[in-house]
Amino acid sequence: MTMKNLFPKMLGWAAVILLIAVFDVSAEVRTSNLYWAPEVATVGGKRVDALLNFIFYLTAAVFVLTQVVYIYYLVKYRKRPGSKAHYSHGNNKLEIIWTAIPTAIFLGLVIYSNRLWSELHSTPPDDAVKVDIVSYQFGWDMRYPGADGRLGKVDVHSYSVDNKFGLVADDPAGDDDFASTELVIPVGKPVHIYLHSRDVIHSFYVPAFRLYQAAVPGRTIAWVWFQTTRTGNFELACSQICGSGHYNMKAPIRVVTQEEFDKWQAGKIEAHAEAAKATSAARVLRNATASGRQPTEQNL
Ligand SMILES: [Cu+2]
Repeated sequence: MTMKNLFPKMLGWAAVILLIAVFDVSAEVRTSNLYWAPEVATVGGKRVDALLNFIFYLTAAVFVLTQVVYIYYLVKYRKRPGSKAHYSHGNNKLEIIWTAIPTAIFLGLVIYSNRLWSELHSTPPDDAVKVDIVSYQFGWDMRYPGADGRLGKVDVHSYSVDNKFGLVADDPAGDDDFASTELVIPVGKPVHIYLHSRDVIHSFYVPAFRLYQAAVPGRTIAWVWFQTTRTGNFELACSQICGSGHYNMKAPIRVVTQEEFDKWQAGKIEAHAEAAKATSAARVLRNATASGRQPTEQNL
């Protein structure tokens, strides 16, 4: 073998080794389900997985079956001395059958997945934990309602350096809202998120929750809610290329027991009250100067 022939071959092997190395390194982050989707952690995610698995195993079975039949006949009717080729015009009955079966399966999948989609996006339960999530270049801000259980109104025009949630000046419901840089959730409880963006399009993406939703500047995305099935630490990652710091746009998610959540929430509410006392304005999350504009955005 000449050097000229050897070079592309070596290049090919180098690429394969590099790929294996890259996947090996990235796989270290996860400890379970390395070659499948991350272990699911929401009620809705389980239903999405069931559909995904059904499609996967169905197509895998069809693939194997057709390949086996194909190879069998390839060998059986191979060219041999004395064998004569036979011309076939096809079979209309067979054509109809193998067109009708996949059509029925596809229609069934469309109807079922459409129904699943609308169920996952149904009205969230009243007792859901409400969280306002504001994405920005390059991070996430969370806002929880205070003791009143109500999130203060926001307006896209109110965003400023001092008012990172865009709270409007004349809604007292926002006075006790507290901020967090991590998303803390009580396990098993429905969580209703209100998704915002301060600058460009970002995307709320939690693989273990099977959740993906774009955050669009100027809009309140209010139809995302989910219910976790187990405690644990997860990562909220932006999945919309949004600029130079996109790779590092993430926030921790902690799914904890109800007691732990209550404790965390009480601590946050207390710290917020202390801060409010210090500013003597009870308006910690927004600047106290009213803009004079009518708020244009909806109630949360
Ligand atoms: Cu982003």
